[in-house]
Amino acid sequence: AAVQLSVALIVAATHASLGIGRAGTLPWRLPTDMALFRLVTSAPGGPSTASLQPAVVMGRKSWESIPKKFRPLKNRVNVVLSRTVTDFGPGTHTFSSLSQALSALSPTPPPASTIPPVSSIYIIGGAEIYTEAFKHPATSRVFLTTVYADEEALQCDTFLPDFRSTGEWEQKPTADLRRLLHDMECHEAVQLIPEDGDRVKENGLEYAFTLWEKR
Ligand code: FOL
Repeated sequence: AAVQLSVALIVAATHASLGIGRAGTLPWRLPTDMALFRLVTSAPGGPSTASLQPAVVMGRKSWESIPKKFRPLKNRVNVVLSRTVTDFGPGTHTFSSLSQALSALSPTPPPASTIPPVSSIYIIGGAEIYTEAFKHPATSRVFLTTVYADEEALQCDTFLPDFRSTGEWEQKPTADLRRLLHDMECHEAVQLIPEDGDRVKENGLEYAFTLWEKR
């Protein structure tokens, strides 16, 4: 791995407290957000990388939270982090730390590598992995779905660290998010994003798609 690929986080979290989970699962069902997640994390990402798949990097608990019929996540290189388990089955690759995984992931892995070449890297959770990823220098972008919910009613028990108030991250305009997805040739995803940052309403919740970049 001569060059480090850029790393993006993708996550849905409540607006006020950055709640992301409850009892080992997502606190909501947001079909349009899930479609955006699937499209963004499966996008080959432009002409030069068109034949390579992206990697999705997740912790063991997040792997277990994905319904069996959807895992491994199709059209993506599934990377599962665990300190103890060494094999999560067909179509998965396991590492015992985030930094080990990120060092192994490359568009041009060494010939002896067991891991396929990847076009890009998405960190898909959960809280422990997101927290470590925010500290990693290769992490440059966050796709954050902001969920405007009654925080009391939702009863989240798992949260993102408060990256928004550190001053290290800047929110980009919705036009930039749409342009980025267009440049990634992720045209279906662009169609899911309302212009002007308008909120989506689904299952009694309102939410908005946002993009953050490291300053
Ligand atoms: N990011 C965002 N924006 N929303 C999320 O819900 C989300 N969830 C996770 C990570 N980042 C996220 C982790 N949890 C599936 C299930 C849970 C999950 C991630 C993915 C899953 O089954 N995905 C399928 C599509 C399922 C469907 O169409 O309903 C996939 O192919 O991606």
